[in-house]
Amino acid sequence: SNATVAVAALPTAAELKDRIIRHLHGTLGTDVNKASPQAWWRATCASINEYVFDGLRNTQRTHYQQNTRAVHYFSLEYLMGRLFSNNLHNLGCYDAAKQALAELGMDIADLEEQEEDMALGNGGLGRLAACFIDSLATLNYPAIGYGIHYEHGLFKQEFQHGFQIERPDSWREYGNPWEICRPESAQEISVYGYVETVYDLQGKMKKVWHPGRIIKAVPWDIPVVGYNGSSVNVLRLWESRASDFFNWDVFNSGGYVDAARENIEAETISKVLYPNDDTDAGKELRLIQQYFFCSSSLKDIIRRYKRAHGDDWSYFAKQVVIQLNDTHPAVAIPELMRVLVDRAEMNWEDAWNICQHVFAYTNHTLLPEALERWPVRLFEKVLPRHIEIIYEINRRFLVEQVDVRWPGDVEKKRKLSIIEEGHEPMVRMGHLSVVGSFRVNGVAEVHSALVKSDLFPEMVALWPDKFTNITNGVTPRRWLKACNKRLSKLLDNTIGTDWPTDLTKLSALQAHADDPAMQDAFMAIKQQNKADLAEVVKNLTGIAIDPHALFDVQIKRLHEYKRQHLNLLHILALYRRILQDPDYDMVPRVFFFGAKAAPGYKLAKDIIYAINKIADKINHDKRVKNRIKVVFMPNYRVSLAEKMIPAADVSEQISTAGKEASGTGNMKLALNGAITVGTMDGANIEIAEEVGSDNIAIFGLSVDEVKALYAKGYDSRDYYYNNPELKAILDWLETDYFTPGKPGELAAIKRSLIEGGDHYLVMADFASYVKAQETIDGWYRDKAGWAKKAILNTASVGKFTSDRSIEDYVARVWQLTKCEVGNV
Ligand code: 26W
Repeated sequence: SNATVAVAALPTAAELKDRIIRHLHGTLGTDVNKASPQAWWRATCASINEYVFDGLRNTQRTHYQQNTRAVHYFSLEYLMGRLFSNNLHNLGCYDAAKQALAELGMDIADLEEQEEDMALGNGGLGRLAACFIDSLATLNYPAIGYGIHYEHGLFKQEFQHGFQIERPDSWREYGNPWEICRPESAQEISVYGYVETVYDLQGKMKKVWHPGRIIKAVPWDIPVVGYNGSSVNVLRLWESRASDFFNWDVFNSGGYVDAARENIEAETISKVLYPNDDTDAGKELRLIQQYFFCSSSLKDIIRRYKRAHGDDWSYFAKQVVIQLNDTHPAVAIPELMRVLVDRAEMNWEDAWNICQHVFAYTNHTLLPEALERWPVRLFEKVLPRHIEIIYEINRRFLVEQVDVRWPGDVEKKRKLSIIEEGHEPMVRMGHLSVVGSFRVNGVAEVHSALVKSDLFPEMVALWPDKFTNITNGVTPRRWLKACNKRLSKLLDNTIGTDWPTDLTKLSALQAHADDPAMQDAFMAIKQQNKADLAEVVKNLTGIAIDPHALFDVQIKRLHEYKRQHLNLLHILALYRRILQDPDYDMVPRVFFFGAKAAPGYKLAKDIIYAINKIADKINHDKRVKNRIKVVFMPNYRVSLAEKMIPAADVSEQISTAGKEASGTGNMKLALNGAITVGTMDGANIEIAEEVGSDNIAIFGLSVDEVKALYAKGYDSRDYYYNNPELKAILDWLETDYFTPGKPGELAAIKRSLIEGGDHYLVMADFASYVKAQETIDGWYRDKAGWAKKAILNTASVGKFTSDRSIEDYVARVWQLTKCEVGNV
């Protein structure tokens, strides 16, 4: 046995074969002759789990025995995707499993398709959480991911006549092989009710919360396997249930129907993931979800802490650090105060001192509509004790910090108050998070600078050292090793096998960028990946595409600031040029889109509809002669990303400067050798710095230029009247050219850009974008030149591994020590 890894011995193909058959018989109740692919997949998962659970036990025992300090990652979202291939790769036995299954007559790739994506998140923020827990386990840091066990993850997307239709996602309808229910660790969670002020025998005032409802929280654990079987950490997800003890009297007093209704209401809490990643829903159920999650997780942490330290709280902040993934779990701050002050009877100052050493907050967005604010009256109803605590946190902050720094300055108090005054008073969760945390970070250099200068300048004046940057990253295990096996083999053979855990090793590839043999090998792999994707496209959409065309990819949530419609306007410009000049010379290109729109986001859905209608027209227009194809991939998700990213030639990262906090798709695509067309926004700026200006096509206004343009007064009509091509394209959208017999169906885009004021400066950046695309077209014609750029992209983005992000968090925020896990 290997003393420094949690998973002792890795299975051979022969051992796996035995176990798969054993599970086919003993767990699935079937046999090799009649087993369905689903049963084969489950039997293989059960076999893998024997190794995974060994590692989990070893890791938990080691952490317990060594009483390690741990990070507790609090996130309402985890976009895990599939775990089968990931776990096999991280255990180091993908090839063994592939061989075992082949000998049993099964293709491992078919089994991979049996798994539903675990889509317990919306987009970047949720996927980042998934990459981070992978890196934490790989780097041997003690860590727990806390989240919600949603019954329904992000909706499934279908297109009907070009419209987005949402269908429920039931990822665990038939059970999920990776999760373990832990009823012994269930918690009781309170909501609603009222607060009573009482006085004890010494005359000391106490607040007693009499809850109106109690809900049970049941944890499900998902093992998170580190690369090479290092540590196996857990992702602990809470499911809500009716609390039997609370319903008992209702039930006994003849209220069977009432009790049954209360059960349903309790179970509603973890029913569904909110599909909004752009607007604050402001709904009661969402606040209850957030509190349910925070209260369960804190109770879990405290239970574990007390096992080691009893009622002595003096080590709490030494043992526990909690990372708030955006403000969604910010109610954990008043909840910990409540536990310490009301339950542990600690004085306010000591309790607050603990809080301010435990919490750290990551900001993921500057968009005003995404900054969470809760109506005070909603808080009073759902969490009557917490709103009192928030008032007291705010009172002390305004008196002890703000008024000391800016004596008598009412305007400063108004701006900095955790409570926003007005017709409907609101709790500002961002303010609460900054005040209650010892560190606040943005997710890319430019974004962190804007958090300081635009979002919280006064907080920076009060606490300059609180603010820092930690640029995002992605796990190279999933986003290169597992999803692009061909390129991974080439890398292994060229620069050695250390790169998955030391991604800067990729820079050794730079020396080979001019080597024709390397260029041929690299581009041959890209070509095979493109052929694979063409097959997927054919099966999914029926559209035939030429795998030799340039593959241009924009994959991300649909949002105006991400500007999928800017991409669309460029496509229309090319189409129009072809119609006007039948010999128009361009490199044949396939434009891929993948994007879900929030169900209530009207214009986002209009943009999807427009892309689909225009795709339909162009794809069937003989005059185009296949120079353009447009493919909108339905139901974009992690497992589809894994097929698209290895096949991409061009990566579209075209947000309005200052709006995309970081982006992480940009990193995954560059890592797989795609060349970025992008604005100077988020992490694009840092990617440009790493790959150099010859290997990226930057366009558009910078953050400062955007600010200057807004300041002087932006009028999108200037661009409409001064650019005849742009005008013609927008006017085209009002005709029935793409929607025969139904003029105006695509007019919403033009309206938003003209009458609507074009808040995201699509019109201002259009000409520059078209030029950048012409640059790309020129670059692609030079095969060797393109190959060199592609190789240099892969070679130069080692910085963007999530391992580096995690090491930055450890150094600047968490202060953890690695814990090598032994096995027995
Ligand atoms: C309250 C509704 C809501 C829900 C989710 C508002 C905002 C969000 C998230 C902050 C949206 C999100 O996923 N943000 C993305 O986070 C990524 C990881 O840091 C960044 O790479 C993306 O740029 C950012 O848009």
